[in-house]
Amino acid sequence: MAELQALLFDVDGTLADTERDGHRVAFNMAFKEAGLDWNWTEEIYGQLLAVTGGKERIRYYLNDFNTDFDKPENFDEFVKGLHAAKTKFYVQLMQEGKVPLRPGVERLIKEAKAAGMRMAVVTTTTPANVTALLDSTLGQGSEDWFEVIAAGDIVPAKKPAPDIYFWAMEKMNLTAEDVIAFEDSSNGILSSTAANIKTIITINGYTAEDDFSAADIVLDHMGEPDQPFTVLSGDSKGVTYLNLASVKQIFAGE
Ligand code: XBP
Ligand code: MG
Repeated sequence: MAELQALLFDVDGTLADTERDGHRVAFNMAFKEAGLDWNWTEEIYGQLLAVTGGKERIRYYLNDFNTDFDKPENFDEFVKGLHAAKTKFYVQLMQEGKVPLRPGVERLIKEAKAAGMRMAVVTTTTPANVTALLDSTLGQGSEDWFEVIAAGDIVPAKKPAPDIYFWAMEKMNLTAEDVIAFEDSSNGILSSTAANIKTIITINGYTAEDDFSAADIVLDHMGEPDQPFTVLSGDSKGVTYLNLASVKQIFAGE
């Protein structure tokens, strides 16, 4: 096994709990602004998360949940417009600092950066959303810490397809033998493991019941020295929070 060369981070649910308090809220704000009476409750949103990508999720909602809605003739434009408004609201929410990073995320990223470990973001969300979250949490310009931001419509087939991981690795001139992924969801791990990438899972409220049998380790969060994680499956070798050394151990399967 080659030495670990790069950390590939999913964003939504992994770096921060953006789904419930960010994306969902922004969707509802966009619906309201457009004069629509749709309301994505926390519960409905949990079901809608089966489909990744905001535009894809709106279509899924209208096809499977709100089938009475009369789709306008220019439906593609309608969805694009709604989604652009949602992105505007999401960016605003991030700028207001509405969603913090999850435990251990900032510490691990800063340690990796200081050690010269290569890093990338691999997500289905819109690039502007990634910038807004990183700016508001790690600081202005922190997206430059990541060699590649693989996001949004860069590849047509979003997670669970592996395409976005392949795209990121190609840009970095790395293979699945060189990298490890951080994910939080079923669609995320389907994507990373279809690309043959070792994967560390940190669950959240929406994904606790997902199937993570393909993960190298499943944790409730990345942990902090004073806030140990709980190991849900796999072996942390006595470690209670993720640091670069423990990530390398998990990668090596030691
Ligand atoms: C994240 C998503 C995204 C966001 C919405 O999945 O499903 O679609 O919910 O983002 P993952 P956009 O964490 O697996 O990348 O509205 O910008 O598409
Ligand atoms: Mg995710």
